[in-house]
This record gives sequence, structure tokens and C-alpha cells, in this order.
Amino acid sequence: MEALLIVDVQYDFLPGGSLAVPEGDKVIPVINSLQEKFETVVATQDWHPKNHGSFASNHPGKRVGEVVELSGEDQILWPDHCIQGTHGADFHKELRRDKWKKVFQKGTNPMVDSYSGFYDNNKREDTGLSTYLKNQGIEKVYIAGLAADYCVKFTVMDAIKEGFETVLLEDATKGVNLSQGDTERAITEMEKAGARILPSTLIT
Ligand code: VGL
Ligand code: ZN
Repeated sequence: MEALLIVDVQYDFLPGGSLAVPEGDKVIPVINSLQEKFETVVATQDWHPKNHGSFASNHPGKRVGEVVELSGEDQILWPDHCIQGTHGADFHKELRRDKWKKVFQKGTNPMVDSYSGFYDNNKREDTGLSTYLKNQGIEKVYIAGLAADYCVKFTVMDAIKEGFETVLLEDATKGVNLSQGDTERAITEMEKAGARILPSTLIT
């Protein structure tokens, strides 16, 4: 059995949002047509408390893009984004949700970031996504959404580690590209780790 996993298609990651992914909105129609081809569709939602340690605003004197230590791990500092209950944390209104079986929220612990939809960056807390998919008999996951060089990449890597056959839908994701070429490098890393990289037009 197969599932489509939609990562973080939320206003703050879309043009006009606080951590906008260039052309992030382009994935919405692509993902909507993909959803018609799957029986099991699940989504992740970046869902931070206001005092989250990944926000530059919570580290006086530090700026967005600087790296600090958070619970013993290097943490890139981001603008405030996806704060629980705010518009920026909502899924885009044009993103269809009628087939979604479940939403997995992440990044709720202020002391650790969580790029992957499976585990936090210290791999201590589990969102329940892996167990959920396995209980549904899912063996293969197709991953789409934002951002290709952060949450999508980490979700793909953990999907592989969890033993799922993993496909990245290349035209259904876009990257932040803090440094030029980050998205291409992320795709190469995912492929090396064992993901298949496919265009969504090949999914039937
Ligand atoms: C993401 C940075 C911080 C993402 C989430 O969804 O890719 N990136 N939080
Ligand atoms: Zn975040």
C-alpha cells in the first residue's frame, strides 16, 4: 500500500509568509491533482509555540540565519513562523483536504526543532507518523511539499530509515535556498540515501 505525505504547505512558507519559499505556491495545484491518485493522504504541520528556540526573536542579539546551540545541537535561527493558532500556521485555503486521514504536528517543543515529520532533530520525540503508516499497511511513501531543503529532505531521510520505499515528487516541492544550490544538493542527498526522485506526471 502507498501513501501521499504532504509536508508543511502553510501560509508562512508561501509567498507573502514570514519564511516564504520562492514559488512555494506552485506546488499547490500539483499536489491537489496528485491527491486524486491516492487513497491514503496524510500531512504534516509545522506548529511552534511563540517561545520556540528556532526563532531568532527568542535569542536577544542574534539574527535570522545565525546558528546557535539548542539542546546540544546546532540550530539555524529562523524568523517567527507557524506559530500555533495564527494564520501563518494554517494550510493554504486552496490545498484540498478532503482526503486527509490525519495531520501530524511537529516543532511543538520549544527546546528542539523538528524538520522531519517523523522525529524531532534530536530524534527523541516521535510524532507517531511511522507507526500510523505501518498500522495502515503502508510500505511506500510519496513525499511532496515545503521546503525541499529542510522539512521535505529530513522527512524523506527518516522515511528511508523507517524502512519505507520512498519517492520524492520533484515537481511537487520547492526549496528555501538560503544558499544558492541548496535544493539541488538536497535532492542529490536524498537520492544517495535511497530515495527515488520522480516527476508527479509519472504517478498513475
Ligand atoms: C521548515 C524551517 C523551519 C520547513 C520549518 O517546513 O521546511 N523550515 N521550520
Ligand atoms: Zn519551523
